[in-house]
Amino acid sequence: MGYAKITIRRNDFWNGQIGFYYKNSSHVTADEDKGRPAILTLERRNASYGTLTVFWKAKIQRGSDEVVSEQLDLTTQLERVTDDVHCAAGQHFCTFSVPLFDDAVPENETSFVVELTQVSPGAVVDPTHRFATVTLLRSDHPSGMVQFKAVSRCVYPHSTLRLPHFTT
Ligand SMILES: [Ca+2]
Ligand SMILES: [Ca+2]
Repeated sequence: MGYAKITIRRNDFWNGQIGFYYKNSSHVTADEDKGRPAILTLERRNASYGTLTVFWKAKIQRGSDEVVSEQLDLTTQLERVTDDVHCAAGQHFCTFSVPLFDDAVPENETSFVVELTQVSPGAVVDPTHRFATVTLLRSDHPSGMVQFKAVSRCVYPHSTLRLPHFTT
């Protein structure tokens, strides 16, 4: 009498389905002036038996008038425009950030998308949660800055002194 050992190979995306966590990554904001990066969360569903690597890429939204008019170059705005994220075995939520360069350029609010481009073997990207939109809040006073002229900040301790005439 003998026996046979039969191995059933891993199958059916044994490492799960990955996509942006709908509640907080469908639309997030980043604030250059406050040093706040875009924080994005991935949700892994169905299975999570092994470590998972997810590759992402930031890209311009198609059809965005503002982006076209301002010729936004993401490589000058983001510290990384592509990278990967590692999700440990058993981890159902994975978070990563997209840091911004802190420049001194006045900029209006604009946006870009982050796409999940690829995952390691055994998993699949959920096509309905493949993209997240990130809004870059306005920075560095794009409408200009109003301030007092230096002469108007003078303090006069005696009420008998006359204020100088201001010129524009
Ligand atoms: Ca910027
Ligand atoms: Ca700026």
